[in-house]
Amino acid sequence: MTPCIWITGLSASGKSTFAQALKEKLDKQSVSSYILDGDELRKGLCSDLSLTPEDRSENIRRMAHVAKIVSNTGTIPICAIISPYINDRENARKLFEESNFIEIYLSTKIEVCAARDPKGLYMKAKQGKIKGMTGIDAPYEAPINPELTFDTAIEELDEMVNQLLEVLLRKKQL
Ligand code: GGZ
Repeated sequence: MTPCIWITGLSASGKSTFAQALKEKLDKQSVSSYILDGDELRKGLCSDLSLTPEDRSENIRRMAHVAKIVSNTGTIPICAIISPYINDRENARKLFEESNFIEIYLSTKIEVCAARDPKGLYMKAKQGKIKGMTGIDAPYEAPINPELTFDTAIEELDEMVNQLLEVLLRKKQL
């Protein structure tokens, strides 16, 4: 079983970019990894789910179980998912051995995420065109004790990835 990399943070906090950069580095070291992106899962496996708290929990539960399957094959799952609730993330952690679940909190401020707004979701939320936007009118519970925290507005992508690789090396998981 490989470690599970779990990247949590607001929409546009940089989860997918971080996941991609991490995968590229692991590829270069011939370490097998696979990106599980919340937004992508919602197009297939989770297409029946909405963004209510209950459906988000179910979305996260499914992501965690797929990650466990991927991990059992010897490939590192890299999960990029808002996962706004502490309880859901703790349930995901329970599927893995304690040292095998690496939670990375992207603490990028909502003002920065809203300025990036690649899908125009923050603008729509501000205009009242969509409801339940995480960080606006739906909660985001920040991790209390994540393995790593990065503000993607301040820190260099390469440096963040290197810090994670160091954690994996320290845990003898690379
Ligand atoms: C949050 C939303 C919303 C609302 C649509 N709130 O950043 P994205 O665009 O590319 O990915 C988000 C996706 C939902 O992400 P997750 O499956 O990771 O969420 S959760 O863990 O909460 O289940 C975002 C987009 O859909 N999106 N409406 N209201 N994100």
